[in-house]
Amino acid sequence: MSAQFQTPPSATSPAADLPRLNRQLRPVPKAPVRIVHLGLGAFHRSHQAWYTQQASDSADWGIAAFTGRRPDAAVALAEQDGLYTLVERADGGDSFAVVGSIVEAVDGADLGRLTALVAAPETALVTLTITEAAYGLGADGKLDISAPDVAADLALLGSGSAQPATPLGRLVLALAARRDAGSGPIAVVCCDNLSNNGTVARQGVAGFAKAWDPGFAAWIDGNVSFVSTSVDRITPRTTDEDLAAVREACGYRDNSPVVTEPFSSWVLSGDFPAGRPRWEDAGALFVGDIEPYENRKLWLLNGAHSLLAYAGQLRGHKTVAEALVDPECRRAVEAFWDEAEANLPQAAGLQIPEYRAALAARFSNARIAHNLAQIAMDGSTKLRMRAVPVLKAERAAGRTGAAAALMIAAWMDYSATAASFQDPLAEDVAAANRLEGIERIKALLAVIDPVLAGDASVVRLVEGLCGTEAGYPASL
Ligand code: CS2
Repeated sequence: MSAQFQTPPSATSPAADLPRLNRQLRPVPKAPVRIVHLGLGAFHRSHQAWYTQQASDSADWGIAAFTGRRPDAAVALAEQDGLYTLVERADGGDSFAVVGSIVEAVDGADLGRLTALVAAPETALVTLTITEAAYGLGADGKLDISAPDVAADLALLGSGSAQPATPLGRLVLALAARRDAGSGPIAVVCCDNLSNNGTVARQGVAGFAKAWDPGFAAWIDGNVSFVSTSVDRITPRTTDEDLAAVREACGYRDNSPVVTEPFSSWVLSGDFPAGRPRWEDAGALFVGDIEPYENRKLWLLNGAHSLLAYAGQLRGHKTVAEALVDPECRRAVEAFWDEAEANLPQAAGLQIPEYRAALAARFSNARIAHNLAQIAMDGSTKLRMRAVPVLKAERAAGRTGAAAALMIAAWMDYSATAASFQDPLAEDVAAANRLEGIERIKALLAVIDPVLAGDASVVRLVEGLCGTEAGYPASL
């Protein structure tokens, strides 16, 4: 894949005189918009936008990307005609490529543009990276219509005032415009780290649509295909040093580069009624049964990430690579991988030993400064996908699930001590942390999984794995 990267021109002039990344550096002709993306962030740009550029029919597939939590991302990108530098950061050095598949970068609040584009017959896909927490599902897997942000959007939709603020509220509004325009079927492609993410997106969208207009919910059933995908490419937040590295190596100023690892993977399952780019040209895999791939990635990669995010920070580490060289953390990760592996199908060509070895190498790439604090965010939602299924499967098999339980215990300790704890359920977590002893453990467990909270032996197991005043951990 790195063969497609260009050798950058060497910098010859002082930084102040450098040109901005501009349309003269466009690597491919500007394509018409056929993909609408929600959640314009670094990951979308290192992953789906990159796959789209590598497709042999990329000239037909432009992306209009709408921001989520960071409207300024659209401003910086729009100033560069949507172009940005993708820095592939390998152990041995960097390579640079200009990506041009995002042809429009738009503030997510611009609902006029969003509805116009989703309603256009040329648009075939809506892709999503809106974060795990944004799907707003309750423990029953259905949209929690009592959650304040969801309830507020439903009230707005019902009142005909078309200004929903949640990503799914906005998507539902835009799909209604497509129905009204008679533009036909479309695919929604979920690219967030959730198991069965197409179904999760369907539940979220259907929940909104039903509560708003039952007739429209039926239209969605018949016309919107929800594609599940497993996405993978480690992409830390861009830093000022990254901007300087691009300036130095490429000889132009780019205010929006993205730094990522050489590895990338995308597994997809579902129907594309209005077509799609030939993402397989860039290595994407289309499969019938996505579950084994999803679980392999969510448990082995993301699970280890969350374990390191909490246990690693409690032991004073800042990045994934730093934490992994701590033998205690490494041991905990290997123990969790053993538990996860025991619950993955052995015969699905998943190549687990190779996958584990490759993961250890990817995590050890010390040139990728992947901050544990960034991974630690939104833990209540993430642990439901990363720790809970493994813990439950281990217990169902008659084993303790101690390594998965340790991830949960470390999250609990972290929630009580972190200087900044960001989570959609932060208030519930804070209330639980005001309790003491076993009551505190039970209440914290209930935030992520009520069934586990009701199991006295799991509660005792987790309690025993929490840190002590003497330091962290009690036992790793
Ligand atoms: C990480 C992921 O922040 C997190 O929760 O585990 O963003 C991870 O880096 C990606 O899924 C890698 O593909």
